[in-house]
Amino acid sequence: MSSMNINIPRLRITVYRQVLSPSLQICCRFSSTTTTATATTNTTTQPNIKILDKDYETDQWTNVGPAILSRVPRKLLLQPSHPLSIIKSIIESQFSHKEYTSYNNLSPIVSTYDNFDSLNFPQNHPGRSRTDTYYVNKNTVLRTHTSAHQATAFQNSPTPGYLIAADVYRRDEIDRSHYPAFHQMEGARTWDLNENTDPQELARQIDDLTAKIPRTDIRIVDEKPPFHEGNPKQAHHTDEVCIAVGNHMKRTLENVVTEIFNRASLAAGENASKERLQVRWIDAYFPFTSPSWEMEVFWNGDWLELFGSGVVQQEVFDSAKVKNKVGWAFGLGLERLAMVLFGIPDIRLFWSENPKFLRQFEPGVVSHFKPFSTFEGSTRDISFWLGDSQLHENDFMEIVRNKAGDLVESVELVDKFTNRKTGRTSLCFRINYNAMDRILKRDDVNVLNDQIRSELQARFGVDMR
Ligand code: FA5
Ligand code: MG
Repeated sequence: MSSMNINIPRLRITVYRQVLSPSLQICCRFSSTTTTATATTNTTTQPNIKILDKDYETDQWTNVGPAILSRVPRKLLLQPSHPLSIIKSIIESQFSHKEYTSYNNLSPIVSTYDNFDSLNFPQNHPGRSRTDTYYVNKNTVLRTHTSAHQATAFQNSPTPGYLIAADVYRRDEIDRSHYPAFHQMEGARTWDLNENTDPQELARQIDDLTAKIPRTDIRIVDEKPPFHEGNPKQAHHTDEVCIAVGNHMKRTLENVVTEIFNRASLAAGENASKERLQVRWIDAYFPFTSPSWEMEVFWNGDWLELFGSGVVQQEVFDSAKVKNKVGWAFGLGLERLAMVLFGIPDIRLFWSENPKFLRQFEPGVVSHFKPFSTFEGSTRDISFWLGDSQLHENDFMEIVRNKAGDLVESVELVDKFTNRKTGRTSLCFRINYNAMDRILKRDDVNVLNDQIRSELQARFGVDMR
């Protein structure tokens, strides 16, 4: 569970998630566990929904609700003094404009083809499931990752590289480091590889470029061979080319990470960690890269997953109709990085419109966040027997989100058991209500909690205990 080794205060890891829904785990999103992506009930009764001034037909697959749709027009990355935008700009500044084209305003509504098929996702991949992904309709989703734009960017970018920063959406659990809307940044670099290319000469050219990248003074652990049976190179790549591309990517990204963490250390001043920055490369799996790696950073005593990356799969170039290329790509989560670098303790804060939050930051500067609220939250348990309808943990999360939005800090499944005599299953969810900038009145919490209970009964026919 490398993605969970993240240094965030009070991060809760619910063991129940593994029992209930393995596809929920971030690190399993692109694993080969299979599921069947089937539609159940349409959660909207409207024939059309308007998103960013465009009408979309709804159908049996539609599962976008008001809570998530209210996030779409916010465009946090286009606000220069927002912490997410600050991190994005620092990363961008590490790449030359001559070699990398930046895309910052691509629509979040994409086809299932772009989000999955163009990236070589098998039909039965869990990421396609309606419990994990927000469907506008059967063929249209809110992008679940910036990789949805890979094929288009490979096709259209006027430069050999590109960078994409964007809001992405996943039906995920709720806690301090997970939010159903978050932001990613993605980058790639390619070289021509056609029938006239001498692979040895190409590898030499790439190695020459790699040699020009400044060496960092960070401690880097990279123990596995550049490719091996468990993390193979693609059959049509020579060893030299695969190794050269991987090295160019690793040196480029190590350098970017060093720059970002150096700036954070400067910002932290006396409080900066005295330990030398350490990063490690570990093997990973994505349907759209091979070999694949993740980079983790050791920061304040914990390993933090920064990004996924790898050598671009030929199928993606085929989708892009650019057949004679070889290259690398990476994609990182901006919130996780910003939480660590700015010391922001709760992922909901990024969406805050409170000036006490927004006024703390300025473009280009990684400053330390000063908390403005320490209000105690209050918890409510909701226990019920399941009825005949299937209830995925993310369905419960979605009801909570639609009724209570950001007044909920976390939701945890605290109990699950099946009565041996009746065969019925009981679930108990604990909801932690906590507004970030005021004390919630007990009556207000009760009203919200009652609304959640009623919706649960109406939609899933559960029996309250
Ligand atoms: C991806 O999304 C791949 N598209 C990355 C990639 C791009 C690989 C290009 C290879 C080539 P993953 O699901 O691991 O991978 O997500 C990337 C990052 O997004 C994670 O490391 C994590 O930092 C962040 N992330 C994932 N889910 C959430 C969430 N619910 N809230 C906040 N951040 C999240
Ligand atoms: Mg991951």
